[in-house]
Amino acid sequence: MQSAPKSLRIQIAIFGRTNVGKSSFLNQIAGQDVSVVSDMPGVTTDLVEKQIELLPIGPVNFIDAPGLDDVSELGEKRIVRAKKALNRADIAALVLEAEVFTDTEKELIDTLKKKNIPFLFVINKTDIKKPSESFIKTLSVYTDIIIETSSINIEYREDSINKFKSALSKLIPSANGAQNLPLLGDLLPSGALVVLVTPIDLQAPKGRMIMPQVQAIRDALDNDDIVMVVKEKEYAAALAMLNKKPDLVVCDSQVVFKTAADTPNDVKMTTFSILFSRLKGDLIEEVRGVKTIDELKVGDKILIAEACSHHSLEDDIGKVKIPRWLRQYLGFDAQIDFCNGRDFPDNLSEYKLVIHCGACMITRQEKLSRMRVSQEAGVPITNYGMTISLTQGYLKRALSPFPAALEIVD
Ligand SMILES: Nc1nc2c(ncn2[C@@H]2O[C@H](COP(=O)(O)OP(=O)(O)OP(=O)(O)O)[C@@H](O)[C@H]2O)c(=O)[nH]1
Ligand SMILES: [Mg+2]
Repeated sequence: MQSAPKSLRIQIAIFGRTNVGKSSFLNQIAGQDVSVVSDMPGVTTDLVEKQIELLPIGPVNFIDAPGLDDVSELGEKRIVRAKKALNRADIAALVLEAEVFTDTEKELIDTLKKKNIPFLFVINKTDIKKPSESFIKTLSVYTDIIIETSSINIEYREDSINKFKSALSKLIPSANGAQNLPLLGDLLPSGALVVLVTPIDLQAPKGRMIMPQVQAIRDALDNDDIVMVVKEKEYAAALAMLNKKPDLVVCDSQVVFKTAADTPNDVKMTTFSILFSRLKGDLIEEVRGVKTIDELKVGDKILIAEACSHHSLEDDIGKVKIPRWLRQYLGFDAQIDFCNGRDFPDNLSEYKLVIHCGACMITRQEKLSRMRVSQEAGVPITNYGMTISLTQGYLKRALSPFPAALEIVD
């Protein structure tokens, strides 16, 4: 669990005005000096992250944000940074001092509500001032999950951690990214046979498997399924060896053509990317998005968004292969922009379509927030796997386990 990837951790962001003790609170919960603390407002100037194991809750990633009311010269930039954390937070801790409730807190609460991010209040510095009953009442209008603490006082630590954990367990069920959604287990009865077709090409990391493959294996095992993993080259031979047909075949999008050709028609088949579309976002919305490819015209602009910032190889899927397959499918050159890592644009108005990667390295909350940006701009969004399946002529085949999605294609 120590090494749970960041994208599988519950993301807890700490917000509040400058100098209220956000970093001190993080340090108190983490039990170490993770974030710099000082009596000067505006000390935290960028997002500071700390991964810890909060048993029995599990692995979490804390994000300590700069103050939201920073009026210094660089304040505006810091506030922009802090707001980035709002796109990633599954849960927010709003730190404040007793008896101080300003427009900054109110605006933050409005945003959290709009984004459906559950939150708690942390009344800090209670060694200096304790909250009055009427102050607690004011806060209770928004949520009754309120912790009182003094972050610089080690005696409070145990108590704060316990109260914080209990607060989290109340908030997690309503957090977007924190539910334990199945990747494929729910598509099958337990004991089913799943075949994973995983090419080992230039892009495959040395000596290991990539996240979607590992997660699929784990999810199938959690569901008491039987998993077979083969490369596309050995796939047909593997099928021939079996004395029953698989219940589900999942392949890398890049070999959808070959896998579909080798898979009997009555066997359900999909791609890792399509499974991730469902896990990390909204499958139906992305099927609607992929359909708009057929409406693209010369001069239309497309954004291809990659969530991780890996160095792109010669035959990079996002940079090279998808543009090539799109060109072949459309019969003309589309105008394509690329974005990488966390630089997803706030303004998408110039685009006709966003094609997003499977989002295996970011959380569901962050992907959903990107989908929200697209929706607000009226720009359809889809993902790599669906685009590839469409351009290769296998979209319906790759959506065969999802009847609701098939209806939309028809
Ligand atoms: N008395 C008292 N002081 C505290 C407490 N928590 C934090 N402080 C002090 O308040 C000051 C600000 O603390 P930080 O943790 O840096 O506050 P912050 O909210 O992270 O501030 P910025 O990063 O600048 O927005 C420091 O001098 C801390 O020592 C507390 O519970 N009681
Ligand atoms: Mg700070």
